[in-house]
Amino acid sequence: MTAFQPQRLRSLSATAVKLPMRRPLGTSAKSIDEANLLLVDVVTQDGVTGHAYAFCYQPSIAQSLVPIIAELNEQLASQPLHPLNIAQTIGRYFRLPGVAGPITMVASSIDAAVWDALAKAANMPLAAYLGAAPTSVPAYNSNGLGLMPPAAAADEAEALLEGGFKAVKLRLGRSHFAHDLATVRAVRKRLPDTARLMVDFNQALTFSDAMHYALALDHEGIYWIEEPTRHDDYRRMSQIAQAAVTPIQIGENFTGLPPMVAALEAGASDYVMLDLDRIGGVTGWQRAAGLAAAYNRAVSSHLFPEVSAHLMAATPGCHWLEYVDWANPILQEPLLIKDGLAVVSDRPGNGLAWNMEAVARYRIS
Ligand code: SMN
Ligand code: MG
Repeated sequence: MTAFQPQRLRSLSATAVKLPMRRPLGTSAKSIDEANLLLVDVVTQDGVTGHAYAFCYQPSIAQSLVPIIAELNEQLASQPLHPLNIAQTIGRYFRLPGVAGPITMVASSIDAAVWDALAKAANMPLAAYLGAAPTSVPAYNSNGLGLMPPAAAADEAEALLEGGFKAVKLRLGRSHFAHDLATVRAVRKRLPDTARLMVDFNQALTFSDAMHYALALDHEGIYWIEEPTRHDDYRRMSQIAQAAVTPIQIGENFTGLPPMVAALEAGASDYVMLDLDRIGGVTGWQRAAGLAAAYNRAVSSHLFPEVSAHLMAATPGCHWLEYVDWANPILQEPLLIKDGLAVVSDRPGNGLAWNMEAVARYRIS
């Protein structure tokens, strides 16, 4: 038998792009009308490529990460393509500044790109490479439905059912709850009874308002209430989760496993959602999915629907995939939605491939 020869990294590079969004999104924190992505590429010494992207919220963040990726290229040159070891190298390299915020996005997207290359080298879709059948997963439409007047929100909610979606998410967190409530009622009235309506406060509320409004929403036909108050106040979040009948959803802000364990231990939420770029890429996701299973929590995804679809297919307790079309302008084959299900691509890897003409058009560094 010949000895195992690992693939080795030849290069790691990144490009920042600013993409137009079809439906701008007003959240209680910030209005988002463009998608600032960092496209991350790895190439192995055998010429296999791996892709991932980070959602960077601001153009300045996407641009600032390009030289950081270049720095890591020097650190990781010719390392074997073992994501767990690469994560250790990156963790050590950034131990002094700390692996948090945008640095976590860098580490996670490198991990996701490396797993893409590994799955491609094995000629398997990522889900299958992780040991799961690449089956379709239920998706909710999370495009648009930001802070807007009730009638406009009802129109947009109806439009978002196109493509067979059976669930949509509405953003809340205005300064007057009466306006939030009026919007919820207008949207709920317009949607079919069978359609699910999630709401997301993006941490806008004080604890006492959050408790009050969560209870008030209990009779409004809402499927989950997301991040009603500060994301890391697990003790108070658990009080809301206990008091409200409507399930509480948190998790997009779990950076690595320790905060997730703390949230699960505190009973901070009924459901959890994982963000590929905060939880630690594919490696972090798999560990987090195991934790969620141990604590008997259903798992949804946050953003990155293309890669998350593979991960959700490989997640026990797979719940809802968050669908956004924000990366579509630069993708060769955008994620397919059929009858409200995200169809996990059967191409080798995670399914991401850049349309290089579009990348050149939207490039900002
Ligand atoms: C969200 C995420 C990213 C940008 C805007 C809004 C929101 C969600 O918290 O869960 O989709
Ligand atoms: Mg959210």
